[in-house]
Amino acid sequence: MHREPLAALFLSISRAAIAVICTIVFLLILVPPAKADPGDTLHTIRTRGYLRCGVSQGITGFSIRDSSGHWGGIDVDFCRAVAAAALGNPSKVQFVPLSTTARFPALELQEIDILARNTTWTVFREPTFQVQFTGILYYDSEGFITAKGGPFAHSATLDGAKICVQDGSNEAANITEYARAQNLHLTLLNTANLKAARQQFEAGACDILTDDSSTLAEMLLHVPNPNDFIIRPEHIARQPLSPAVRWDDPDWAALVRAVYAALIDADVRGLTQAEAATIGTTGNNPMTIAYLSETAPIGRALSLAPNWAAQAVAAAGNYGEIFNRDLGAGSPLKLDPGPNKPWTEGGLLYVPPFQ
Ligand SMILES: N[C@@H](CCC(=O)N[C@@H](CS)C(=O)NCC(=O)O)C(=O)O
Repeated sequence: MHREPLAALFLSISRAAIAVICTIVFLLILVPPAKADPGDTLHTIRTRGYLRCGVSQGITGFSIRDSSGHWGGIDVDFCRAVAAAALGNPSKVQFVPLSTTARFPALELQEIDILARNTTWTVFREPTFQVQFTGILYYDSEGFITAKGGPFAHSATLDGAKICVQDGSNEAANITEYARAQNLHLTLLNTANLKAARQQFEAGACDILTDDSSTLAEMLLHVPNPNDFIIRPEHIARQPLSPAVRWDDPDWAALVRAVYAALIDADVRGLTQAEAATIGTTGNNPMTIAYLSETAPIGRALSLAPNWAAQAVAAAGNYGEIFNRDLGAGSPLKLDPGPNKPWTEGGLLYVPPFQ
């Protein structure tokens, strides 16, 4: 007896449900999903539980995986220090290997929170890619490598040379400027990635390979006969390598800069990784008093724990320790620090005071 009204009720309910579903689907198609709020990277990484750090696909000393898949290098250590300060845990980092051309789009598309990938800080790149560089981790230069037996090993001039250069790097622009200033006729051969650049060069497709001097030094670690090559004396351009973040989140940029300042400040003060791990937040240890009393109010302003700076140093070491482990005497590269020392030791690393 009640069947017919009941069936009509079900029919109208299901029609209403279909209409609601169609409206939702329509709205989803019409309105693209909102991007994560760009202005709150710290909140995003805390919610996600880890930091996403864009690195290279493998440059010894900067960012490279060992045989067990563990990442190491100065860029990697920097991201670990940021994760320690922001999340209280240096292992909460996902490393995202990126090619030279993919690195800035990855940052812009929020696929990474920080780019720490042997990347040169240039004035052009900040407005063009809408990034902020956060502090020079390594003062580098652009140089040339050539075959020891080739025509440009000892020649005074590079006129007529064919030069392999990495697509998407700033190196081609540097060479073009150099050639104009020196009145040289050079032919550039653009290569898609580091592997291709090295293969072309080793196969003799170009006379010279240009790259950051640190990357040329790391190449010599991997070729079967390093003595077959010679690094020429020219340093044709400054290559200050720095991490970068998107420029739409000044709080996040300030946090990353603060970590950078803490690593160098700790070097100047002589606060080591071992000491930072044990100084604690109370007691009369002079370093505790100096460090925590000076950095605590900054922690509040950056939404970080009072011991954020000690955590960063405990995770990665102070700048000098990081340099030594990844690029200097304690590393396979054994690079001389040159200007990569704090100002107190005659270097170029100079950071603002904490207070
Ligand atoms: N510092 C330069 C060069 C950076 C760069 O991407 N260099 C290449 C080598 S020439 C590289 O690191 N490749 C590693 C990779 O593709 O993973 C820049 O910022 O443009």
